[in-house]
Amino acid sequence: MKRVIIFAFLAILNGFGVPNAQAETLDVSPLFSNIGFESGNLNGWKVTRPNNNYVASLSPAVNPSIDPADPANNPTLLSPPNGSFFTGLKRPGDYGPDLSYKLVHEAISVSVPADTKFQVNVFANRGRLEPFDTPGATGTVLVRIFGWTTGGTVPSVNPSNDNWSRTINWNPSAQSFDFAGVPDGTWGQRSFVFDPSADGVNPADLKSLSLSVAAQNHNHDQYIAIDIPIETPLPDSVILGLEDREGADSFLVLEGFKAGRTSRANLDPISF
Ligand SMILES: [Ca+2]
Ligand SMILES: [Ca+2]
Repeated sequence: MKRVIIFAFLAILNGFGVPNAQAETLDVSPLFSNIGFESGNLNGWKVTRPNNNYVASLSPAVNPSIDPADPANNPTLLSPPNGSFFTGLKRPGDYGPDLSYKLVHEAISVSVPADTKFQVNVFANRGRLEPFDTPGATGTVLVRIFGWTTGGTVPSVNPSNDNWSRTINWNPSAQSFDFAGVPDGTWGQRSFVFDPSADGVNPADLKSLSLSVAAQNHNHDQYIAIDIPIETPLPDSVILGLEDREGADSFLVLEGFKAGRTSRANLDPISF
């Protein structure tokens, strides 16, 4: 009689060799509203000003008309790498500061297990504006996830100076987007992981969480653009592997996952 074994190898997809025994890496993109600007605006985000190089607003808020420089002067405008909307900032002309923008998401309440790490994927695109084909652009993108262990009112940020209403308790350094291998005028995607435990903070103690992305031009006639993809939570159950062997008995093994979970660490087995 044929023996059929069905396994859900979700742990492998998430990079875990041993389920339940290692830290869970939680993609935060489903947690933050409008993280990929798909509402067609900056709802849920604040444009903050750490210093005067940073703009107070993006105009337009999403989908700016950006024509990256190229030798053929192709007039094709940037399009979003994910969904229908992205953000960006041009710095035309050789006067004034090298304009940057910083998006800080409104803090959210969280409750996560100990050993949780937080991850976010970010698209970035930098280049020169027409007709400045050379030299290569020097824009930078900084990504940061951070949080608070104290309860009470969810903290809020002051857009005029980038200061928060309460002292940040988990305050890791921002991570830089690596543009290596990403030619000017094209979108690259990088994954950023932040580990509270490595910074001496127990993730189980976190009460609030926020996310920021700073996009910086560093010379004239440049642009910088970013987007964030939304990772789709898994359905209630998944079958990702199928093994079909000849054997004495027939049996089926199916592991189920609660909706919204993106790793095996919190699975609820389904028996039947
Ligand atoms: Ca988007
Ligand atoms: Ca062009």
